[in-house]
Amino acid sequence: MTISRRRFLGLTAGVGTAATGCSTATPTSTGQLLPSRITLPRPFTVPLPPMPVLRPSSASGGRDVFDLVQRPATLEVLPGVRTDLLTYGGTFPGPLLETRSGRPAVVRHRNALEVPVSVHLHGGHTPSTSDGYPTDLVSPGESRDYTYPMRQRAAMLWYHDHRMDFTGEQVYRGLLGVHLVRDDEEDALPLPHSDREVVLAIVDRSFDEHGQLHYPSADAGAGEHAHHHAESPGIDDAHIEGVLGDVMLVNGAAWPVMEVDATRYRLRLLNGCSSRRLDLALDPPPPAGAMFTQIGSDGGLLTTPVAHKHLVMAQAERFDVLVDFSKYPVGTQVTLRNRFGSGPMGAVMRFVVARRASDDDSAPADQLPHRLSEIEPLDTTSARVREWSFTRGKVHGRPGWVINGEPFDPEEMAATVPLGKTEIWRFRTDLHHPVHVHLDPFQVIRRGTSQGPGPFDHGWKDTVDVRPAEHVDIAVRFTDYKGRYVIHCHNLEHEDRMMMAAFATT
Ligand SMILES: [Cu+2]
Repeated sequence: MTISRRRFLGLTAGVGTAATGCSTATPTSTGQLLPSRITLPRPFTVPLPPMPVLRPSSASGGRDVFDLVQRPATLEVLPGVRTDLLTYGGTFPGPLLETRSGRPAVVRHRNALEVPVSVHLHGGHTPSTSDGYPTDLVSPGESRDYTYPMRQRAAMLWYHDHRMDFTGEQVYRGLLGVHLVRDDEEDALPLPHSDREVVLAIVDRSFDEHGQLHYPSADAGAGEHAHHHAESPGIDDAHIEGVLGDVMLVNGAAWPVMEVDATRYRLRLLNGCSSRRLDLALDPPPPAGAMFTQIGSDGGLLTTPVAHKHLVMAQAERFDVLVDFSKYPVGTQVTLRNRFGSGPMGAVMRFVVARRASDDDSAPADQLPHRLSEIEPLDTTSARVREWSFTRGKVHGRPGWVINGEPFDPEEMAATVPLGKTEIWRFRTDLHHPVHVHLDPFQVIRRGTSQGPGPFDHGWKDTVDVRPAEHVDIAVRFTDYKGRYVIHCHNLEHEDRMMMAAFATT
């Protein structure tokens, strides 16, 4: 076996991690592999499940109201195996919500779980009171209306739990879903739609010998069953690097397979993993043309399409890409690979080019309008610079993760930022830390020593993949809502071990 140069460089990063006294399972993610203790299914045998869609229960008064009950459910995630989950509405992942830009939406969450919850709409431009502050909890038996003005452009958002100290475990056990915002600008583009627009929510998980999700919570034993909740905060000390599963799930199915027509598709990709970074590529690559044509990122459409030979996705990032299956002969099996993974984790799912397409009203990637959308470049000429340093650190005497040397204190504002003023925020890291900022998207200005953003930093972002010992500068401008928000690492085990900071907008 040969070690490629890329892999070798990655291993070097892993050695750096080991030198600090903790282990890392892969050089491309910070985390430890949790082996499953159950026989795993053969890949590419289960069809990609259709994403359940939640319709508004009311659409009067100029707003859409959605009702969602958070409740335990026992579902067949692996064929023939029953797994206890915490769910939004009884499905895993939760149902797809679709709303319109400019039209307010209310999501009425009823908590029928035995644990407190807090719902964050990731990528939402949301007033503080509905943003899912980690200590703003909805207790068991309670309901809460989360109000989203939707004063934002079309984009792929996702919603997930954000409970203080327990986000990693509660998301792992099922509390995540996708929320698409639509607008007229996007509707006017000749993009693949209907059955040819496919949401792919990718997560990694591990299963114990009983088929339950295996999550090493600090409260030993309590975490093995979804209904029995842990009392001690967060992940156990042995897994603070993060949790890497050994089963790849797409829309809740393990290594699924999807039949496609030999034509263009729009894939809306989410890396919903807690700790695992992905490097996606099609195998075989298309004989001609781009592998992926990126048209959007976290915060919606790019200005112009970008061709990629692969896609590096940190946790919580979204990519909106076109894939042209007409380049493949009918009958071709096209595997979506994860080049950061090995063995079974080197694959995500498979497409089978099943038939010629009889109809397609979408434009080929090279005939899309050159301007997909407009993005106003944020002007940083007189911007204040704020540094945020993401490192290992002591949290109340225990090992954990800190920002600027401090563990998260929900009552302590680490920054006060005036609305409407563009700032430069500089993120520095020791290891891999995907950094997420609430309230407004940002623009990556430069990455490391390069003079510009990296190849996967296009457009409006709300999460940026900051790699070991790197610094990334972003331009950010908060608008509309005064209140308290958070910035945090989206490795959820790091977040629960206090790699989060509060800021106030004024
Ligand atoms: Cu981190």
